[in-house]
Amino acid sequence: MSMVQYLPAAGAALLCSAALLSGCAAPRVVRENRPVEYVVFVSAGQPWQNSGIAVRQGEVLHCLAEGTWRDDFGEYGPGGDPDRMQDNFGVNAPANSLLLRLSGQTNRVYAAGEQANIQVERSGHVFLRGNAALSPGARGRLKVTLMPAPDADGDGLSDYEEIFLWHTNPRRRDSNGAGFGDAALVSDLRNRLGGGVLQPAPR
Ligand SMILES: [Ca+2]
Ligand SMILES: [Ca+2]
Repeated sequence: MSMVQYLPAAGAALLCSAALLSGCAAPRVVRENRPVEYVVFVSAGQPWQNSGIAVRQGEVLHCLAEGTWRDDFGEYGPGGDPDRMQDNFGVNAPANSLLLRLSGQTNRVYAAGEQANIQVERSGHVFLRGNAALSPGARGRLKVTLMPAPDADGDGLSDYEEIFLWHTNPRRRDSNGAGFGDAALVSDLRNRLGGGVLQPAPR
């Protein structure tokens, strides 16, 4: 596993000296490895399903979903029915879209949909389900690829995507010093690229 040091040891020591009163965290390393891909399947009409995949606070979780599930009223992709928003589990998202939460964080649900980059606020396991409280005749399943990845500077972009996709600085939250973070810098590019989320490696 190759790593790129975030700070030279001497620089880190100086920072630690300056931060003695407020405490000093160990310098974080930039990890340029491609994130490991985990593939799980999420069934329609089921409660929260534990993927068994663990993520750690501070990581970025790249999440991509494909496939369809259906009920007695129609067929839906991971993005659900965009014309029918539903409030379930504390989140407003299209009906029958893919939802995600982390164990121990039952009050924080993410609308994952077809693709999402999620800043992990608390370590735990990834749970998934559809956004439907009651769905008669629900059947089918989605294929979901989960790629938890380190984010050394905490700007919401993983080290890997900063280095190989966006060419921003994985050591600085604001690469060009423009006054806003790198995630905002690339948000326009994401939209123009149709999402711009890290894709699974070709098989
Ligand atoms: Ca980053
Ligand atoms: Ca950055």
